[in-house]
Amino acid sequence: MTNSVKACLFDLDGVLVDTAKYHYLAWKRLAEELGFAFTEQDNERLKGVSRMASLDILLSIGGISLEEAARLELAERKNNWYVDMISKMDRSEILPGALEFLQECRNNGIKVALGSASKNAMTILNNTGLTPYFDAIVDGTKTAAAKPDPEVFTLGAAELGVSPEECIVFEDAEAGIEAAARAGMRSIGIGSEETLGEANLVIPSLEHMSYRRLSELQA
Ligand code: B16
Ligand code: MG
Repeated sequence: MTNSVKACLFDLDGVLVDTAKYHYLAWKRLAEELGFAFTEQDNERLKGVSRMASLDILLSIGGISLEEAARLELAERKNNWYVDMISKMDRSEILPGALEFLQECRNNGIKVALGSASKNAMTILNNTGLTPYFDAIVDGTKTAAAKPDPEVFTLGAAELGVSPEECIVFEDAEAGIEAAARAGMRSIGIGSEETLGEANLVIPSLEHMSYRRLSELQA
């Protein structure tokens, strides 16, 4: 990596917090109400995917096809259950290493932005106390196109006033790694090499990242 890193852009679910477990419980409840089973393996397909696209995947698993109005009603029903769960989140749900690395970025003058597909990102950031760590927050309420479209990260860089080559994206979803590449940014995958092999580097969690390691990447 040759360009100096001026900003880190973080995905939320799967990188800073594990909200996938709450999404899973809410989608499972919806599937059960509709009369079919929804497994944890099925839930893997929804990670990083927008709410309506997630619903479409779920309905296809159940072999159900519905008009737009009915789909919107189901998405809202699922979201209400999900919001009930995330409203009880606190600092203890921040993933290992995340807080320490965010603090290190701030201490060393690296700008920090959020780049999440979630329309509930502010609730999660406020409840976990993460909001003050960010110089810019781009979430699902600000974007028109979902990952792998690069919009969420392009907007983040613009809000921070940095160029794409100066950014590093931290992502747990394949679609997010693709979005970073399409934005002209380098990326670090959080998870397994198997699914995130296209990233510039893959680490199991932010416990394996530090300002020192970031500096080594730019050398
Ligand atoms: P909401 P991320 C994504 O968050 C989740 O991974 C994905 O499962 C969810 O469907 C999406 O946000 C939209 O969330 O229903 O709250 O708007 O990984 O982009 O931070
Ligand atoms: Mg994610």
